[in-house]
Amino acid sequence: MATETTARPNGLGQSPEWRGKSPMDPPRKKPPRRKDDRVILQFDYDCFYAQVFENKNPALKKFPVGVKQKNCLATCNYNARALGLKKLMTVSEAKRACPELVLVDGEDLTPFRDTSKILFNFFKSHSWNHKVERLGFDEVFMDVTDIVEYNMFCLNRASLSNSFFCLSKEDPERGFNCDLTSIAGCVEGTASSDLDVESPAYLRLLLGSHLAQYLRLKIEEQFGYTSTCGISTNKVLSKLVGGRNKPRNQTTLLALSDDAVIDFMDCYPLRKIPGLGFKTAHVLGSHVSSQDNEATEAGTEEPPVTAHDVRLHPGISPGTIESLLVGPGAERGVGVRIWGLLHGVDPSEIKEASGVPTQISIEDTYPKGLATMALVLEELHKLSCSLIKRMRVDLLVPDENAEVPGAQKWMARPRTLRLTMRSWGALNPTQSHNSGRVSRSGTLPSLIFDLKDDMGHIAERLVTEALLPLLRRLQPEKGQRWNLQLINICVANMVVGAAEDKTGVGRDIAAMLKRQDEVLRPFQVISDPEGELEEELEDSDLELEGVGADDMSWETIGNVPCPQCGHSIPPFAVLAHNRYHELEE
Ligand code: DGT
Ligand code: MG
Repeated sequence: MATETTARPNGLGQSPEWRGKSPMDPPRKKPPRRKDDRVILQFDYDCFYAQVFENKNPALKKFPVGVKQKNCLATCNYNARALGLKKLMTVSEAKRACPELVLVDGEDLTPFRDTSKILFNFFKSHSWNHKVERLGFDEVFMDVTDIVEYNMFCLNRASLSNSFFCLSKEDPERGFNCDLTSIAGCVEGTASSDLDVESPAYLRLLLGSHLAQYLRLKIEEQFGYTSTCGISTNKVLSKLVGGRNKPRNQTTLLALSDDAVIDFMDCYPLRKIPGLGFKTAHVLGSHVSSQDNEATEAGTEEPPVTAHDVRLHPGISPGTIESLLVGPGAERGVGVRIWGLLHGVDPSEIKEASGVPTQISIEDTYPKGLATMALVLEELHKLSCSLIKRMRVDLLVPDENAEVPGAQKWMARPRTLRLTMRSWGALNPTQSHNSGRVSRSGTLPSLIFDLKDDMGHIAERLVTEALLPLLRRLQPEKGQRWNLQLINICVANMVVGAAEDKTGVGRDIAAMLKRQDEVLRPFQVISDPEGELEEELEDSDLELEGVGADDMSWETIGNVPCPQCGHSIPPFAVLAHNRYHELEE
């Protein structure tokens, strides 16, 4: 979180707007201090989902291709974009605009997730400091400051055009040749022409641009994926500048003074500034435009509010931003952070890829629907078994201090359990739409960490003691019934603690990763190391729409009849079913 509110000395580098305002504006209006000693690369794969299909079937590459999810294009390739198609167009709109469009079904996220992991591992393998962070499936941030600084140290200034970029401190031959007489790829910004390799800020970006180019070419050669990259000194600037030249390109932001950075930021509409969030952009935008509206003629169409508009608005300062955004759950210091972003200042670190997943989730889909309690319980039990198995593979490390040989310990313990479901309104002809994912979370009971207990028994208790109460909170209205298409159970909120030594953890994880695929092959598993599912779940945390069917809540099929309701329950689920009745009372 940004805490940098220090004013720049003597107004050096201040934009003209700041200079004239000092008598009226207290120091809090001054821009935050900018740091430019890092090199951050932001990679974004081009039309990612479409490329996954194209790589599977290269014949597609010469056609306009749209990836369909529901009735929209999740994305389309650049052939399609050249014909006027856009991401998130409806399929019918797209077909009208481009009848020759080849549509592929992108509902199954597995290939995207798998490819994303493979490509992420490539970037990780080139990082020295492990600061490699994945955002969603197709973006990767890398802090390459250490690699760049090492190469600054090794640089032979007498022969820039024949430079060698080292990729390893241990192996001086591992690297690539490059011409350091100019930046690789495109350049944005207003840096003056007298920049040369004697300027450390310039040299860092110069080296960063060549490293980015090397990594982009490698990922294309080895895996067939083209990408776009932004090279700058922090996350927000790298991401924004990376979007300037797409696809299959890269852009370095040569903005080495505060004025140059502010000039770069000023044109961006608030909605486009990463880290601002939809709500914040809305609140700030409305605040600024409602005050300006008084002077605007009625009926005039307003352009989107930009960073420039907010930055120069007389009523806006870190303090006012903070008070505008105050409310339950508001982040402390948000005013300073956002004030910084508006000026292109973003001290946030690239998170280290630790090897500990942020969450583990297991899901299964039921195209024919699950409409009985017995079936839901059976599936919850199966998914719980898979989850426990997965947790043991992903989160257990050898306990070297234990007296018993081969003993294991938890390197991280998730604290939250989340149950997510998706229902389909097909049972009622008037409700044929998909009601979306709904989820409920609770505390994960510690019984799940018991390594002495049998997995089946733990799964049974997990269903009874934790999942049923969550299920209860998702239950449709009385007289209605579900037709569940999907169940996902997920553990999140990891508390790392069992193993302190990072190197040790890394080694343990490597060993675990080797065997986990084998152990888990029979299960449909979604591990979510970067939390990409989180967003999906949060976005769809809606109330489950019940399916109108006034006959009964749960059909009866099955095994042991329940003495209370008469429903047939599989033997392993009797405990859970009883608990369900208890909760009903
Ligand atoms: P690009 O980066 O402009 O060349 O195109 P993409 O397709 O890589 O778009 P990007 O980077 O925004 O997102 C990566 C993938 O994530 C994209 O291929 C499809 C998916 N995606 C992005 N935005 C949405 C969305 O709003 N809804 C859905 N369902 N999927 C999305
Ligand atoms: Mg992309």
